[in-house]
Amino acid sequence: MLAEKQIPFQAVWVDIEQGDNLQPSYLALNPKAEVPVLVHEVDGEKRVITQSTVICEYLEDCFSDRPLFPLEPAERALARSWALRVDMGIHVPHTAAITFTIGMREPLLAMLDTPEKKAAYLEAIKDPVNLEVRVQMLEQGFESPYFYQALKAFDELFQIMQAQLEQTRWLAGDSFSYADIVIAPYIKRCLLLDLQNMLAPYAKILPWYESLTRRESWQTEIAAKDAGFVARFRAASEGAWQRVEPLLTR
Ligand SMILES: N[C@@H](CCC(=O)N[C@@H](CS)C(=O)NCC(=O)O)C(=O)O
Repeated sequence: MLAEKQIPFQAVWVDIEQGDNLQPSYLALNPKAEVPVLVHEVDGEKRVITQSTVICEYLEDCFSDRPLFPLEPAERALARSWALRVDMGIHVPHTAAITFTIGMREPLLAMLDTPEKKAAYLEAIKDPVNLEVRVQMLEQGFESPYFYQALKAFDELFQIMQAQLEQTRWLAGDSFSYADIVIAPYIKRCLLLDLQNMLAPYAKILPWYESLTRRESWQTEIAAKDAGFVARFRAASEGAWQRVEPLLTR
């Protein structure tokens, strides 16, 4: 969103796996210990904004040239409804469930090798839904009901995306918008977690995603900077599809 709007910014990497989000300086910005946080300095005053979709709305309000919310009311409502899907389940619990189960469970189990370490790790998770997902993921992995529900929720998201993309070039009309920005990370995550076969019935999604990833904003701010993250997730999720496919067909 920042790059699309050509707003200069300084990115600070908060490494959740290293517990950067639990440091007092970070908790002072976001007591929920979640990323991201936007700190916007205006006339010496530091405004702290949390929640990804709220951050995007704030940026749109503050930097209204190069608008990313559609101007036409029905398309604007549609863009907001895509964001609402993210906030009402796609991010937590569903993306949390697939990410931790496929991409992070094995290293976490190795790291949390005593009951004390496990208890300390779980105690630091502030959000009750996130905590429940994490407990189930550690205990049951691919067999966790959260994991299965996440697969179903993603399939439903893909159906709705396909239906929209059969009507319009982008998710909230024929112009690229906030709607595409809020949904793209979830397609990226599915591809990273070896779930690309789930997209096979939905012919419009990958071409949409590929157009999006060719944008300069994506190339400079995401593709050029996340090679380590991508490599790590790809390695952790190798072969995940063999565990997922039987769940989808049962
Ligand atoms: N609704 C929040 C959700 C943020 C969230 O869940 N962030 C995750 C990373 S993507 C996080 O910080 N998790 C903390 C943890 O796993 O300890 C938002 O949109 O900003």
